[in-house]
Amino acid sequence: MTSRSDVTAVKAALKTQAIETPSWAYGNSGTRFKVFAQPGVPRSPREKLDDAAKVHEFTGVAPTVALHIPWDRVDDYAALARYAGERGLRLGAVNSNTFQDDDYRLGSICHPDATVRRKAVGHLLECVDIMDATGSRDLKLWFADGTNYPGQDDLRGRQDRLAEGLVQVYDRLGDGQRMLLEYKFFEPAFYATDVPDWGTAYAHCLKLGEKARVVVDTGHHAPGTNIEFIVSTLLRERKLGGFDFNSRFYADDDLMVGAADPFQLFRIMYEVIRGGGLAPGTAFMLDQCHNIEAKIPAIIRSVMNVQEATAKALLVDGEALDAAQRSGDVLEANAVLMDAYNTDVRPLLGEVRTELGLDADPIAAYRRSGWQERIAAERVGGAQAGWGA
Ligand code: PSV
Ligand code: MN
Repeated sequence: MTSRSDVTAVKAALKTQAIETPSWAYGNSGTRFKVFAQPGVPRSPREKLDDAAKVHEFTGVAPTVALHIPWDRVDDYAALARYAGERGLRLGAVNSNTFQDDDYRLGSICHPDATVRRKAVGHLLECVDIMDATGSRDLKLWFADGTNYPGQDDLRGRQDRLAEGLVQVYDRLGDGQRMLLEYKFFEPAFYATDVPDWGTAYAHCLKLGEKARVVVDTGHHAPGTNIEFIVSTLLRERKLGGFDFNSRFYADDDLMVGAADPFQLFRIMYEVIRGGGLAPGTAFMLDQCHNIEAKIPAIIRSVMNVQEATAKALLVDGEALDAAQRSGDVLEANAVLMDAYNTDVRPLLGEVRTELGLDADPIAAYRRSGWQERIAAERVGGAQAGWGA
């Protein structure tokens, strides 16, 4: 049974949670078979921010936007940050890109050729320069590096090169800046990926120091992986930097978070709360692509899904759970957790939004706003932004 004071605390926590949306989710995307264009898609980083401002306007909890360089390259990053500020936003994590240049065919900072490694490190250092201008806290690193065939390169040597490159970037980080290292078990490398799992990412981050942390992209695991265990362990070691949230059915599907497996998202959020991870040190980022669905409402839906999982996790009766666990009452312990999961938190979140002066139903409010019709009419001509464009 949740008391009134508990509900007040749950609401307060929900009001302060911040979910970061990715600039690339506002652009066109697809599969290797087809990228479908949608009317009204942004043609510039500024237009992506205009759309992100709508997500924040209707949800109240999406105040930052992650950039991806070079997809969001502009001449003046401080001006872009000011533009964001004028719309009630801040620029969030800077995502590096060491995977879309012909030079990176055999890898980037793990490449056997020192010239290519220098180029990759140069790009990462440029990303830190951009963070200085935007005021971003986090540099997000994901390496497509790896090999497709046994014997193709020296697995151990590649780890040495990775460590050397990371140190150079780490040493460039300023006060208050962090480096978040993302792992992914396969793709685009199929035989051996250089940062395939949280253990490898953790080992590198541990050696680097306090400012290096692991980021958990929920889509980057094999089916059946217990992601909440990874989250719990990283939080225990003070090495969880944040999340790239999305859903997967088969591979790295980048679908709306909470769509494929809302129960998994709840279990993750429960471990986050249990480990004190609702604090600002954890970046709750989305990393999604909306191939066939309307983008802005899909991002709003994703933000709401994270909120719903968080609300349910906050409602877990910790005392009852503890008592059941201590007494070895397996069924009761499971029931306590499931009670929270099975609670319909939509009315509670509606109240949270109303108390914030927002519409209780962000998707309906967005649809009524006319923004979709306006951008479809105004954003004609020019090149639409797209994943990889
Ligand atoms: C790679 O699959 C990834 O998850 C990384 O976070 C990239 O930065 C992002 O997708 C966008 O491609
Ligand atoms: Mn990611």
